[in-house]
Amino acid sequence: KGDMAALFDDGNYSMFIHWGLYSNIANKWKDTTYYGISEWIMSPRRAGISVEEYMAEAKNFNPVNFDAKAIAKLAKDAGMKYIVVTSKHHDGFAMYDSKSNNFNIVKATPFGRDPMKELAQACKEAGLGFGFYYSHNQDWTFPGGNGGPKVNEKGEAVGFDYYFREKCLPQVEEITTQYGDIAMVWFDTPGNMEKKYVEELVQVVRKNQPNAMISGRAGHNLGDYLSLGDMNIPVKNVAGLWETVDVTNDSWGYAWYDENWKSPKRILKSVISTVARGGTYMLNVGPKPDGTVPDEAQSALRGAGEWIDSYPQL
Ligand code: JFZ
Repeated sequence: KGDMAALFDDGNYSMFIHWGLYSNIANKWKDTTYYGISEWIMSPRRAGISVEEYMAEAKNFNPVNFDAKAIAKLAKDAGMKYIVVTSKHHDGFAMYDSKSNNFNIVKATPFGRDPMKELAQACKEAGLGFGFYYSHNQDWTFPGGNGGPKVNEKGEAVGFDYYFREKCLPQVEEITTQYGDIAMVWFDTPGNMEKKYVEELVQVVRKNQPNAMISGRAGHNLGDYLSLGDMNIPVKNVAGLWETVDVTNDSWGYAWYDENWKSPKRILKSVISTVARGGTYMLNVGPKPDGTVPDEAQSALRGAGEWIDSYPQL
């Protein structure tokens, strides 16, 4: 896979960013703190927030201190090669200017900016690759999405096909055409999605971004490489292209109480053992409600980056 593999050849350490409406909720809903990964706060097994209430929450989301250049600089200082950011997580909220669906950061919040445009640009300027995470199967707020409502706005019963045609496919078209060249589309949690749907998404990505990698979690083995389970570093060498994803603390999305920061030493141990076994290590940061990366995550990344800097061959 020529060009695509090249990304992993010299892209063996990267930044994952989980950022969305859930970051603003930060695992505290109506004065109750819920523990676990914060991007799942809406789920019935957690705060159990209704679609209406969750969608209404967008008007309170205003990450005014978001600074794309500062995040790109952080990734550079850390020694990372590219950034993959959540364009839409399971909650269905798009963090970019989506023309096909209004539940997005430009249309539904007072913030009104397209932070993905800013981040794509900042990465380009910094010489970093840029890619999108997109939850293609689970969508908890759009009718027909996995985990979503079972009827549409007109009260008609709808299934997955409805969500796929009305939202998923148009949005994947958008994220692969509105932001210049992208390095990666990181699909996640395919569940029991039918193969024909995954095939169609892969086709769209290939057409619009022939050099982009498609994550192993696209489903039906249609991705370009193997994604191991979260936070899993194998003890033996793994053949082929593979990646492991990890967190700087405990939650992907920001959680107000989560102070379990990894030390620079711990991060380096993971980077080195992954890269030495031929893999790519993608480490997550979760921006706070104001859009900035927590200071502790920044200093951990920079601490590890100083060491990486002294080993330019890594
Ligand atoms: C998924 C998401 O549900 C989660 O919110 C986060 O985005 C994470 C990166 O990906 O969770 C998973 C998916 C797959 C595994 C574990 C957690 N896995 O294969 O072990």
